Amino acid sequence: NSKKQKETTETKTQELKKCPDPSPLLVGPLRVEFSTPVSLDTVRKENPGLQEGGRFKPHDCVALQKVALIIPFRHRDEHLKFWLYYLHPILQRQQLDYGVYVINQDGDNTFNRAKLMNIGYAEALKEYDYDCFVFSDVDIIPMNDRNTYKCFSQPRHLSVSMDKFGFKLPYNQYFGGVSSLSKEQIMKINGFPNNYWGWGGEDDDIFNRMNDRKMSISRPDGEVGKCRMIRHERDINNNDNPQRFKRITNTLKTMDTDGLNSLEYEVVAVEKHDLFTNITVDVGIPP
Ligand code: UDH
Repeated sequence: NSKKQKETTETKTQELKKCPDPSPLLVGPLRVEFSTPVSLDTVRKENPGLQEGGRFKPHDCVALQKVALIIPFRHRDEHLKFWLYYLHPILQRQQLDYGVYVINQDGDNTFNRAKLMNIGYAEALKEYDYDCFVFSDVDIIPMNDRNTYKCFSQPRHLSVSMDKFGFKLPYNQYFGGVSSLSKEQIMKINGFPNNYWGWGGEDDDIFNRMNDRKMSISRPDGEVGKCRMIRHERDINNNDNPQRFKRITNTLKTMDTDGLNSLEYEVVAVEKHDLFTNITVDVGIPP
């Protein structure tokens, strides 16, 4: 009997068709605002289809991509609630097979965004065969669900028209905020730099890496790419990195030895919450 049951489930999975592209569930422009705080309970109630660890896949079609969402993080719980509140429904309408990974830097030493992104890539791959990685600041929310959080034939910059920059790109090479890269694209650039401590420069270093490997940047148009950033003051222990200007002139010399192939860290804790997987990591201290 159980054999028969297994056979039926297997035929079912075989019969599932690929999800249509674009997803028919998309609605376009969205209202996004941050005046009223949201509770995790509300987010749970509004997203009953989620699996433990903030995982989801469409049940009536096979998702076009398996996407890991990586959020570099420390002490931004209020922002994370808004992110989960807005993004979970969007990602489900986009019919992605996805998981949310909050990469939480342990301790109070200098913040290292790009290293946390490398760690998120490595840790997510240990868990599932993801083919696409979306790296998102915790405080950026898309205003249009047609801005699909998936990968493209070239690395994708998703947060192209942010309210804080007057809904424009601050400069042509800008690659900060939210971006997506496939596993292959990440491997081609040896991942991200591990040695940008404090604020700034790491996104330009990533741009240099992609440029050197003859990749271009794919972007949605300015309307679809609109997004809001939650206003905040600069965090403690994330001051401007004065070395950043020098470092970005040296990317081509450093990228082959600084990146995924030199990544060292320690996992302090992995917690599977309902709405996300929290991975607390020790990234070390600046040399
Ligand atoms: N991040 C944290 N915790 C920190 C520092 C950074 O979670 O302590 C993460 C978070 O995902 C954040 C991202 O790293 O969205 C980028 O850091 P940021 O928000 O400080 O950088 P951004 O350039 O803002 O977006 C700069 C601060 C502007 C202060 C202006 C005061 N008027």
